[in-house]
Amino acid sequence: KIVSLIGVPTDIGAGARGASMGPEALRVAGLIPALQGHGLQVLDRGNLSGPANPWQPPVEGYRHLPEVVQWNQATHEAVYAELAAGHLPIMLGGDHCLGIGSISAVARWCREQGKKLRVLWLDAHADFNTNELTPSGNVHGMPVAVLCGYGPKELVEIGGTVPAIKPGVVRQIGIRSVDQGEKRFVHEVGLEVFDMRYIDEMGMRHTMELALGLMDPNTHLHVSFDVDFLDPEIAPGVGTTVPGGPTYREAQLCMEMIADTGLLGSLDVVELNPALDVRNKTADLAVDLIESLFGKSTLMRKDR
Ligand code: DIR
Ligand code: MN
Ligand code: MN
Ligand code: MN
Repeated sequence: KIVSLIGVPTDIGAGARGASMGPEALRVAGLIPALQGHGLQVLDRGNLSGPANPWQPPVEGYRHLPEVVQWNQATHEAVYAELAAGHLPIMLGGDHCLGIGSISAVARWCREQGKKLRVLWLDAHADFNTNELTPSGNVHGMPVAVLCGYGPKELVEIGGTVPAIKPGVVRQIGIRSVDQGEKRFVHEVGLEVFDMRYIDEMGMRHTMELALGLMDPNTHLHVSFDVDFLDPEIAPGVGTTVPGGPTYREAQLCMEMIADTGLLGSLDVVELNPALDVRNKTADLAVDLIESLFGKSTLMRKDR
């Protein structure tokens, strides 16, 4: 299998500066040799380029919308090109607004190939705000809503087909911070959310069995991994920490169970913020978890 790394060095959609340094921090943490160590061929496509962060207040409920659109158009094209070449794209973020370009490309490719799509959204946040619901105007709090067709025309139409995905393909895991209006909207559209209370009560194993259920060999599995999914005790290097996230072991199990499906087709690693990290430990942890996502396990399992 050939994996393609696509750096998306932007913090255009975030509320704190610094996620733009995420791609390099992941490379410095050894992502490439880690993937190669699992027998993968790695193509580092370098970083996409796009507009600088103007650091302006929101306009009609969106911060930096024209810049967000430009970054996501570039992301969409880059991801689509890798999928068309038969590669497994890994987006190195960058803030989570890039999920719009990334997942719209994955959805477009799946439609053209007649493949089913499942999106796992690992995050502390639901990212289901609109310009009317958002308390911040930051577009990194909106990508799931945009992908489901709720958002500005320029973003909603990036993949050509509107909506890019149906809410039913998404499974959210680790959620523990949802804004007031966002909460109502999540229920209204019936988004499937395994929040931290669910994980507390049922355990990560049962949660992942459900989140990964009902897939078949024709399913393309996309994982959108917001590093703030993890408990801030182990992952301080993110802009919006929320206490009470998955522990190291819970996160490992989550990644290992995804690997066991053998269906992973694309990945976003987002919101890593080196300006807030401690000696790159959050990047090191992300690389460690990505290794598990690509099949690293302590002992041999099944026929692997
Ligand atoms: C918050 C924070 N819900 C917002 N969202 C974050 O600004 O919309 N998403 N941090 O990752
Ligand atoms: Mn988040
Ligand atoms: Mn997010
Ligand atoms: Mn390692």
